[in-house]
Amino acid sequence: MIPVRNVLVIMTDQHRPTAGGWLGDPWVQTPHLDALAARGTVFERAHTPAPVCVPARQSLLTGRLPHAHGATGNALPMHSSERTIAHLAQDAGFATGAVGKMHFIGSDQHQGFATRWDIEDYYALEPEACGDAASGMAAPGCFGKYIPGQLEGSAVEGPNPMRVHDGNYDGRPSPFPAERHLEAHVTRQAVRFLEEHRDERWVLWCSYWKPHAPYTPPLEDWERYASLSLPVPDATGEELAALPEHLRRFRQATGVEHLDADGWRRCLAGYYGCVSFVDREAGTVLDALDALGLREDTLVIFTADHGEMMGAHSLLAKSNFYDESWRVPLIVSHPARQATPGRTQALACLTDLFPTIAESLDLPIPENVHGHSLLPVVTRERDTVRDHVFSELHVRGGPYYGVRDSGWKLARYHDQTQLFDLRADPEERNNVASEAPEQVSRLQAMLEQDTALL
Ligand SMILES: [Ca+2]
Repeated sequence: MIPVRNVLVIMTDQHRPTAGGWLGDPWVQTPHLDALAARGTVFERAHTPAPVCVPARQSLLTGRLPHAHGATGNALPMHSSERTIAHLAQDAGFATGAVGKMHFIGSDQHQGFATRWDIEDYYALEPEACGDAASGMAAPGCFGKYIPGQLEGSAVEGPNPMRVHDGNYDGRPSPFPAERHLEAHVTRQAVRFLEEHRDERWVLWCSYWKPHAPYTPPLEDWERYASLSLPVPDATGEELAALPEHLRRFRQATGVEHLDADGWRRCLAGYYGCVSFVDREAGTVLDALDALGLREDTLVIFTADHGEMMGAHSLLAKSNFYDESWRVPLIVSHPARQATPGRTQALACLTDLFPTIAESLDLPIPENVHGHSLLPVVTRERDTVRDHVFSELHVRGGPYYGVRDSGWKLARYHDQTQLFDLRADPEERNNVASEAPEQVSRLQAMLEQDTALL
């Protein structure tokens, strides 16, 4: 096998699995990621092991499911015994860097990354920009420090950063130029890391905040979409009444019911603007890789921690197992091993990235890793490496679980079991749990198999 020399993971936050030119969205412009997709393997069925930030990110870094590594919610740290891909790489002599939104909880803010540049470093550089929720970066004490309870729809005094009309979901242009946004700083730090470590072997995680709310892109990105007749969500009252209680409360917490057609279009324009902005930033990092002559020796992975509903089922954000929340974009570009660029329907999970990276670097994969290396799919040696994917959500009233295989999806909430026939009903509008109990039992067995993993 031919190991790659370096690994670059570019990550976005809350990236709808269709929000890219290469993902089939007819509106959003993403030329740089389209180009990366054209030279890599596009996983069209990649999923997050938890449709919320911290558990997903820690699973990506450890290759392990949230209930096993311990970070099951956004306020919970991993168990101190957990080891990340950065620990593995650092022990093997690699330079390791993490720049951007890590969302590490607890006392270990490095998690094996020798170089770390995170949001508080941005706060120090741009106190004015980060203090304004419209700046493109949430204010300290807002998204920068997670506020327990708000996602639950509980009563919160004063402005609620989760709500449409209190700021974050109301699409509008940022008053600050692109170069003062967190994303531009992350790009500069990533390029600096590449330049400083060009003669070493390295693993770099470059992690952008956007397109996560607030949906306030730089003006030039806002203007691409602000005057378009973007399609407005069309969920019926019947569908809303059929949502699990968790999602009805979540919907209320985000204030979606206040969005009229113009509000939705602003929301979409802001979101798409954020996607185009982060696409441009990712392009700058990839250009630096090319300029340093490192592209052919580098495994490049692009993904996100979870999706964004952006109106599907009349919901915003994530925290559910519908496709728009659970699935993520995933591109794996592996110049040394890849037979030909292409697309795959192979099921994948963010837990698969640890073993994929480890195998690519010729490092040993620890036995307690739950994910499966995706390299056999990238090299076209196999069509798939797993028969199902699993996801968990630990919120009040939960935990809730999702499991899917190539044709069916089961989602379990405290008051409802959802079963979707993904071939006949790809939009997941018809819950057929009562009509196909044999499928419920079959998927439930898969779910129990994964909840038992330690
Ligand atoms: Ca996130």
